[in-house]
Amino acid sequence: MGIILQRITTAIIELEIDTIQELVTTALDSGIDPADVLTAATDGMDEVGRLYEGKEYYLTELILAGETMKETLEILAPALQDKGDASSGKDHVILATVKGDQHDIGKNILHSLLIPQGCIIHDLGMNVDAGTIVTKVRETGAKVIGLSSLLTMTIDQVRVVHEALVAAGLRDCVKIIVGGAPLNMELALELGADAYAKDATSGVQEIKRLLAS
Ligand code: B1M
Repeated sequence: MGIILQRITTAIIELEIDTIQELVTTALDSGIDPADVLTAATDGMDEVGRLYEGKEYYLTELILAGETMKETLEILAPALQDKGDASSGKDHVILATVKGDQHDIGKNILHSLLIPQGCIIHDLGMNVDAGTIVTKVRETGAKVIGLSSLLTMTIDQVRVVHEALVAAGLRDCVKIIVGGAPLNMELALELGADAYAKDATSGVQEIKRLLAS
């Protein structure tokens, strides 16, 4: 089992866009937990990040790594979704990557994992400004906003969303949860969010908790 997971990590690092789906399919067919496959792929992305920082990889490789991960998720997302329990009814949840940020893979994983929970998901995509989020809250009566931020320079957008909701008189109607590598619980609260999740699985648990509260 360990060998195929290691192979998946390597395939992400080596940007093997043409073989990744076959590898993921083989792993799932052999009974490996989809969550372990996700961890193996994410480990690969972390290494790509390190290679980029070390100037061994450039922007082209980052882009290709993103595409390879998207291929991975095409196969993996349906398998991950089997774990839902549809306990949260039909509440509206808004997802977005904050303004200035073009990283959407973590958000997309969260989206996939939320589908079987029975929420109505409004995924606004990436590079989303606060005004668009406020409009969507007003339109849908969403109870939770999930924000993703992967860049140190974009985390302050969480505060911008929080303040825009306050200005619109909507802040008490909706909870904000944030995730992404530069964030942590302390920062999240400081920026005006209500919750933080380290990964998409705990993001789902936190969103369910917020919807129930
Ligand atoms: Co860029 N990038 N990138 N990148 N990129 C990082 C984030 C970086 C850490 C790489 C590095 O230098 N080591 C670095 C940021 C440094 C920093 O600010 N701290 C960086 C940089 C610098 C850049 C550019 C500035 C590069 C440039 O142009 N010179 C540029 C910025 C563009 C922009 O956003 N304005 C850029 C661009 C890109 C691509 C577009 C090419 C591509 C993204 C493609 C895409 O997303 N569609 C890309 C990629 C692929 C990466 C890395 C290599 C991988 C990101 C990823 O998808 N990881 C990344 C390095 C790294 O993360 N180690 C890097 C896998 C994914 C599953 O993890 O998204 O973290 P992640 O999600 C996790 C958790 O964070 C969490 O759950 C997921 C796991 O379950 N999570 C949530 C995320 N959101 C959540 C929300 C929640 C709950 C949990 O609730 C709401």
